[in-house]
Amino acid sequence: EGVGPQEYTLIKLKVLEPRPKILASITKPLFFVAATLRPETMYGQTNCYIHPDINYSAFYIGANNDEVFIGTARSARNMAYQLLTKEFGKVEYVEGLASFKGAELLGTPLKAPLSPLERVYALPMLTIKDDKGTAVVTSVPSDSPDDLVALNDLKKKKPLREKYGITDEMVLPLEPISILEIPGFGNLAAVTVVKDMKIESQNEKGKLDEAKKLVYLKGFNDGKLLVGNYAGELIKDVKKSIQDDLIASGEAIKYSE
Ligand code: A2H
Repeated sequence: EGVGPQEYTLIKLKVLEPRPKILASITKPLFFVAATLRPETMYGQTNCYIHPDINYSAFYIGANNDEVFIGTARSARNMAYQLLTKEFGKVEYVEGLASFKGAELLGTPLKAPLSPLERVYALPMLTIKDDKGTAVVTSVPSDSPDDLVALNDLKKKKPLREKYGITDEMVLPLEPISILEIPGFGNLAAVTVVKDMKIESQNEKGKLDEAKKLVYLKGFNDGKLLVGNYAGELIKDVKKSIQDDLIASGEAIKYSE
């Protein structure tokens, strides 16, 4: 990656009921937090991804430990140095929840900002890295080849769903949502590129990297919003405004690493 720090938008996905057992005792407002470079795609969120074998933590955020975030301990430390915790450089974990496996979080219902879906679910993704962002990834299968291919894997493979306790209802109704028009790629860019390049599974890393580069660059330069307050505008003109709006409404924060 580049030399300087990368700035992400950290999207706050509010935990809904019923909660997984491991989060039952938390009384403060509780969020899964997902780092994204594409805040303008949040209109197309259909689910969230968690790696079953990565260790996650629950930690306090805010001057008075006002909220609880779910992410990796590594990301919590970064947040502590970005003035997001009560004490600079210090992370306070929820008692007993300094480290637990992502598998415990699968199936959690969440409210994803700007998504037309009332609730989205935490589903397994095996290509999530533990050393980038929070290791929580919000899923936009219309515009992210990674997200689309992981969703297709879950749809195709009942044993994969069963292994992680994911019900058919959490996966089978999900379809990519048209949110951006990208010249040459249509209004479901990831679907187009995954089909054209014949990408069959989340293990095809080389092809996926190429697919990502293709749509990312073209989308940023020439892509247009189809939905929301900025419908009809170019992505490059409104990306920042969408980030600002999400931050102003308390649904996102800035995060760097
Ligand atoms: B992006 P970069 Cl629509 N492991 O958000 C794997 N992937 C991760 C991650 C992790 N620990 N943390 C974040 N990401 C994903 C939206 C999106 C993203 C779209 C299209 C492309 C895209 C919706 N998912 O990323 O290495 C997040 O997915 C293409 C690279 O820092 C985040 O933005 O460039 C992006 O990777 C950050 O990756």
